[in-house]
Amino acid sequence: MPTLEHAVSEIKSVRVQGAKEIALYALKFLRKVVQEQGFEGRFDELADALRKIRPTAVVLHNCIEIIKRERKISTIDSLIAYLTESSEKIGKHSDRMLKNNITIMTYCHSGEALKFIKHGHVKHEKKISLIATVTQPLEQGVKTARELVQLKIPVTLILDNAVGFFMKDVDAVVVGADALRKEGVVNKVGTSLLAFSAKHYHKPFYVVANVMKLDKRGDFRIEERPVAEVYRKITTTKDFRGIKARNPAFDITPWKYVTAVITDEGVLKPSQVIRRLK
Ligand code: RUB
Repeated sequence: MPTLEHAVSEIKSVRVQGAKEIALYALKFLRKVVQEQGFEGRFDELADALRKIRPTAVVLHNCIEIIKRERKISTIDSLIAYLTESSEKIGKHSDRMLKNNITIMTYCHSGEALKFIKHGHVKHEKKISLIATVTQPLEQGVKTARELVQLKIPVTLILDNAVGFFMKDVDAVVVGADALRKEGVVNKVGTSLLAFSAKHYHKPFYVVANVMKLDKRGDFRIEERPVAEVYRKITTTKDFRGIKARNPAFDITPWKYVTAVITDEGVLKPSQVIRRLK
């Protein structure tokens, strides 16, 4: 079993990334803890430590709340199975939601958004081209591009600030989510700019997310990552003295910019998502 330090470092460093993958990784770790020590051991302490690392993503939080209530290893197993299988259910909607010969723009690396796109390509034989943004500062968009090009999906990698330039050539924007909240869709910082641009060019903006991402937390925090990620490529720390840097990891796209949320329980209109959050 990896140590807690190793698990924390994998998540903190973003080697394990994307809300669902983070939850799956942490749940598998916690399952081993429970298998060895039962729920009377360090489960609560470790679960709380893990969910605090990436506090914005709500899936792990929701799973831990359920496990704390039920305190059964079978609950952990069902949640792992749910998260693993939900993408397949989401993928099925790609037949109806994606037309043939479609150019999709995506952002960052969302396992759920990519599974949806891959499903359309592999299972429904849709001809898809992808525009992927690099996604500064950690460049998860490069991971997205590599993953899809392996399936022979033509991929164009662009800088984040080229989104407005390419939007007119796009048929739809497809992104993932860290949390679905009453204020809007929480996803990698910069997602809202794709949404604003999509609205301007009358392009549909789809969010792909399982329903464990419904976020009813009143207390909500957008994670801020180390500021060194902002300036590491531009200058040395010394040259940066006296300049304030900020590095929020996520932003919120208001619901009026969202066309639909594609979930494992169907394709939902923003108003339906908001209703489920009450
Ligand atoms: C990843 C990101 C993803 C969501 C959804 O950010 O914003 O779009 O987490 O991912 P980071 P998924 O790289 O900082 O974790 O669909 O895999 O749950």
